[in-house]
Amino acid sequence: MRNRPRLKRDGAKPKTGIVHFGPGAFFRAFNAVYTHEAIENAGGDWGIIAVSLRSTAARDQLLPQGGVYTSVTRTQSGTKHEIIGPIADVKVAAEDPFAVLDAMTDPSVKIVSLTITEKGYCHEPATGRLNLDHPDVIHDLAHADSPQSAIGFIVSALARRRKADFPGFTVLSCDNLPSNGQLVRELVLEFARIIDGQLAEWIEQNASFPATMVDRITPATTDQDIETLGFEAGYYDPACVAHEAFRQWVIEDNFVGGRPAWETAGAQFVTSVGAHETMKLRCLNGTHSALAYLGYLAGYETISECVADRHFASLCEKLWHNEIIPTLQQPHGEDLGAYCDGLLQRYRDPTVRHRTWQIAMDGSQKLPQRILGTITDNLAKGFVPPGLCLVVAGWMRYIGGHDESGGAIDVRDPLAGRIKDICEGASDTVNALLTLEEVFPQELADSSEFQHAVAAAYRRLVTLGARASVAEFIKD
Ligand code: CS2
Repeated sequence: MRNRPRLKRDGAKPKTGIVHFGPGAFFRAFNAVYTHEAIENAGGDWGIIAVSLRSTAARDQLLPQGGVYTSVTRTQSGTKHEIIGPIADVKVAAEDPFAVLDAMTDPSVKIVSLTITEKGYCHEPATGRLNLDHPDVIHDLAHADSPQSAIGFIVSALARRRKADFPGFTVLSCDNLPSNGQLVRELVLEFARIIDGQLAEWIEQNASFPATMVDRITPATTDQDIETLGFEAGYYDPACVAHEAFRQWVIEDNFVGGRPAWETAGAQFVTSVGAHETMKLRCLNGTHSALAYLGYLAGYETISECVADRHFASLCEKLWHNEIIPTLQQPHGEDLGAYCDGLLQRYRDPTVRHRTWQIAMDGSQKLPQRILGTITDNLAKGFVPPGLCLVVAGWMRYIGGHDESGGAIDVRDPLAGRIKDICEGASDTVNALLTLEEVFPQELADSSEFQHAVAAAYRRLVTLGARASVAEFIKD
């Protein structure tokens, strides 16, 4: 496939107004596409300097082709290619942190956006506080001028802007975290207060942190995607990204230095994102994680294969109707029942090969906002939700590292080491894992109804297996 000519930018690079951390598949399928269309529709100097903290992959893929790449929309009725232009430069922070800080200090940059995944925030998922034991946080607090973490870069760049008497910028979190704007604001201010209280006050007055709800199912790009695009389009584009057609972006309209006209590309600007965000995290990401753990254990490679098994489709439906929707407020303009029906249609699309293993990654960072908050809300109403407790048990079984035929699972999780130690020494895996205070809030871990429901589900998983456990749950 490398014999094909490489995709190349045709024309000039855009002038930049955004620095974006996390130039992976989701950013390319989502933020950059919205920005591309906003620039086409309404203009503006909103080109993007994309930054990866350590990995050189995005830089090596994108720079040889002038920053452009192909967004490939796959549906059962066909494929659409679009060349996406806003990425003007790609930097690797670990190679040259000062180049990244220089870019972020330039007053032409009005927005610093983030798709760094849950673990990129260096926080404790159960409390939302900065993890002061995180090696990058320890490093950045000691060397605030040459940071390694995204939070460290934001604080350091804002300190430089304050010193230079430049305006602040908008920090736009686009990760699947609850109240992501408020969360990143608290983390930035907590970090800033430790190094300089006056800087923290300046940030409060000069930066903004709008919350966002982001949604587009985007599997990691595979060699097969690159090859297929090569056949279809006749060029080589290792930076391409394939994704579903659906997309939804709900954003709090609170930008200190302006923004692209993303509404011309379909983004919804609202005064509060909360209800949308909780709906999406609990309905979509919650059932995604359910299918990831239980589906992987049952031997399914992708989400569409998994929901083609009617037991797993019913699992989603029962979770939505009995355990998730009753905890939600209906967001303005949405119908929760129709929203969930739409999710099942999206999951069923076989052209989007989303691996259960990919979604299962980093579960310790995902479980609180996807599953545990919903369980807590149910418990508060006196109901112990059996399906969600089965999902927690599924996660515990999965991170034990062995599938149902005894094969090793490649568990990827920032807490993997700690989890392994806990499991190895324990006679009671469930109780041992419930002591992980980074994941389980104290009150939940102490609930005897929750403990019993998870322990019973875990025993069923071990004795019956995941598919039979799901079958038993849906028939109750
Ligand atoms: C998925 C999400 O990998 C995961 O954890 O649940 O990436 C999901 O596909 C997106 O949030 C959809 O918008």
